[in-house]
Amino acid sequence: MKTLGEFILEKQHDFPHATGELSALLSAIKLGAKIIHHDINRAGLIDILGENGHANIQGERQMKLDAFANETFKAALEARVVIAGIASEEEDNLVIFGKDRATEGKYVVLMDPLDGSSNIDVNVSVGTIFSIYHRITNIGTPVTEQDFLQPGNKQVAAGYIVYGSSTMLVYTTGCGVHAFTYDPSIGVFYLSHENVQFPSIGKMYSINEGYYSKFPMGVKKYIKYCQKEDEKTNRPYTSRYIGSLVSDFHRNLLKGGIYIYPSTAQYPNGKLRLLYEGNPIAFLAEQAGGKATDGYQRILDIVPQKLHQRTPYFVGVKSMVDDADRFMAENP
Ligand code: P6P
Repeated sequence: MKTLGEFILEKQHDFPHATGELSALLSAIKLGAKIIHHDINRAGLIDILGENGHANIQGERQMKLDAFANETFKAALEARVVIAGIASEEEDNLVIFGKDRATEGKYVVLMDPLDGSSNIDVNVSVGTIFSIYHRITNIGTPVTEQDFLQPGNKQVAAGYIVYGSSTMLVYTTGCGVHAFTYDPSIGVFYLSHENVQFPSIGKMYSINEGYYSKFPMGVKKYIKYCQKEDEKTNRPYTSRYIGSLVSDFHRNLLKGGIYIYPSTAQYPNGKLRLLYEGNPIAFLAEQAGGKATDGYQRILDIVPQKLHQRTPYFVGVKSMVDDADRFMAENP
């Protein structure tokens, strides 16, 4: 029964920068996860459900738990001197920590503090997503947007917490994907899956088919392909869509599947945000032997232009994403 802390220390040499820093980074995430776990389980009882009357930059009405999760992770991350600043789905602009971080803070963290928040009120699992980069501007100066607009292939660590039937923390530092299950009775995350890999073949597809009429032709053709009877290729696939990226991705990672959020009428550039949803999940997917594209190019190679930019998103078992990309290429 290895704890997350023990595992990080054991694998510290996997972290490309320095000893102790990964522990500090992930211990902040771990602390935030424990607090959110605690309050999600009591949300209905301590009246932090429902809307708080504010909206975030996406124009989405913030759920109380969204704002609570954002403040919780912000405080936990600010308490770690190695972190110079953060970007968050719930923050319109960068949050640059105190001036002492200009010299001490070697890392920046981007996060979606509580993804899938529309599920909160109906007791369906939600998640936190995080992405960690080494700052690239000069130490001794405050971090700038340049430190955050790095392509996903520069991430030094990424992961998610899924608050489901159990709370799990899943992360990578580029040396495989490792999953830890939380034991709330003693407040410890235990290693439950080391070196997680996608199954070689998939059998599930996750997409909101309600938007079918507005999907690109390639996506429409791929959906019909998923539904066609063909024993040799394990079809028809099963359709599973929770409406929570972290939960859909987590299930597809363990069971074998593909998640697609393409461009739609409401979201012509896709709904998912590249920096704190697309990139971290893509890093995990590739480390688990899978693939992540925008239908045409590798997600991790996209050079970001804006903090909250969106991207069409295809992620999962490599052969399934290859098939979907082929339909996109054949139906421009
Ligand atoms: P729709 C949650 O808001 C999210 O960003 C993802 O977690 C989820 O997969 C998607 O949006 C759900 O969007 O349009 O299907 O409700």
